[in-house]
Amino acid sequence: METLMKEKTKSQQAIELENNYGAHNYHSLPVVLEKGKGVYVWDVEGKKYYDFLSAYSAVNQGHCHPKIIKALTDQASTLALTSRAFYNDCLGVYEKYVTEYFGFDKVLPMNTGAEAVETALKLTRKWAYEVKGIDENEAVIIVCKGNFHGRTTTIISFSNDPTARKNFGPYTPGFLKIPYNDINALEEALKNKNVAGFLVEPIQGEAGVFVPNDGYLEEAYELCKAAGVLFIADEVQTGIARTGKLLACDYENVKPDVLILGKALSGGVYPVSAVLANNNIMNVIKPGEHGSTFGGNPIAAKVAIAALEVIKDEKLAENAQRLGELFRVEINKLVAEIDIIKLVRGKGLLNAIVINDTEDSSTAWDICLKLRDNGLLAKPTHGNIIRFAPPLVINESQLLECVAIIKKTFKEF
Ligand code: IF1
Repeated sequence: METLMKEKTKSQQAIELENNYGAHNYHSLPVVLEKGKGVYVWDVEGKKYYDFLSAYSAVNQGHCHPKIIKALTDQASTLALTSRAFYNDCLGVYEKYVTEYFGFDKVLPMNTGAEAVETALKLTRKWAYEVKGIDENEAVIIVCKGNFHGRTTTIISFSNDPTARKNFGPYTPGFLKIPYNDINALEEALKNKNVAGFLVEPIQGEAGVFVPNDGYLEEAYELCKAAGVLFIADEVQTGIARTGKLLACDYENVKPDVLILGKALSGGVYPVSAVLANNNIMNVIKPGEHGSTFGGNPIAAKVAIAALEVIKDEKLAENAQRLGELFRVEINKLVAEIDIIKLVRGKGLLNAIVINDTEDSSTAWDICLKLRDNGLLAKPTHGNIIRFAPPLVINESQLLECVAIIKKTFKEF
């Protein structure tokens, strides 16, 4: 007989600490991790898992990639932070590297995704007044329903997720919400002469990996160009090889006027985000008008170069494309076999399984608990959907092993 007065496990202790001393702004899956390497993470009891969240696509290069960690630790023990009050010997090298890598004239370095989105919004407004000639305070930025761009007061102002918004008002004006993947709605909205920009995720992540119709981004881009409106791509989640191309916009040969990057720009080891644009846009920002204590710091600069080199050196976009294809083929076989899955969708290694149950049921959550027990970590998102996004360094045999875990779990359910 097991004693009833058992010691608390390490996991229970860690969860209790967070629960007692941390704000309750998350509902985490009950698993406490202490180590990561490549596609794997380990919990405090020593159990090993495949990570199928990759910290929401921040860890595209795999956990603790040696080359990125070396860049981090070398620079951390040399010079960590100067602020932008002074120059440092890393930032310019990074700025040249990242602008050439993505094909833009200039970059504005920030830290988190939300900060980069805020930067893009400020840039767009300033461009609208100083270049396009919109009357002061009249600029409108078009956004899409179901968007997720971060957590600041302005960004949640144009969210339509009640959980993200409610009781955080008053809301920032100047945004017009249109349905996603609806080219006619965009065409209509662009008739407003005060429109400065169109902010869009090439695939809506939080909305459940919602992939728009082929041609949507290209048409949207063409409409914006014709209207003299900036096309602003939030590739914080879809960028850096996740969807099988360097950028998800590359699928439709769309070159955004303003490109927003974050997450995997550092391989997930450090908060590094960026806004890229050409001179005609970026040059509207002058000294003192925008910035950040940490943005463009030496560690961030070195880490980001290493993280971007890994993407090319290890051909992670190609790998994501090939294995993503395989993942959907395999999961589609399961869809045909069992009732509990409605469909699988995605691009590259950003995929989601839509559960065949009501939006408010706990089925997706319960399946994620079972997946955890079977050695694979994934997280439900809105509307009974499970996102599957492993590090892009996963290989074919690992992916097939994961498919087997997923099949087994769903069949047990
Ligand atoms: C959380 C979601 C993912 C993003 C896009 C900007 C940001 C994000 C397209 C802001 C951030 C994160 C934030 C994270 C959960 C996660 C998320 F489920 F909430 F929607 F990935 F799908 N643009 N997404 O996806 O970047 O400021 O966080 O660095 O816990 O809020 P950030």
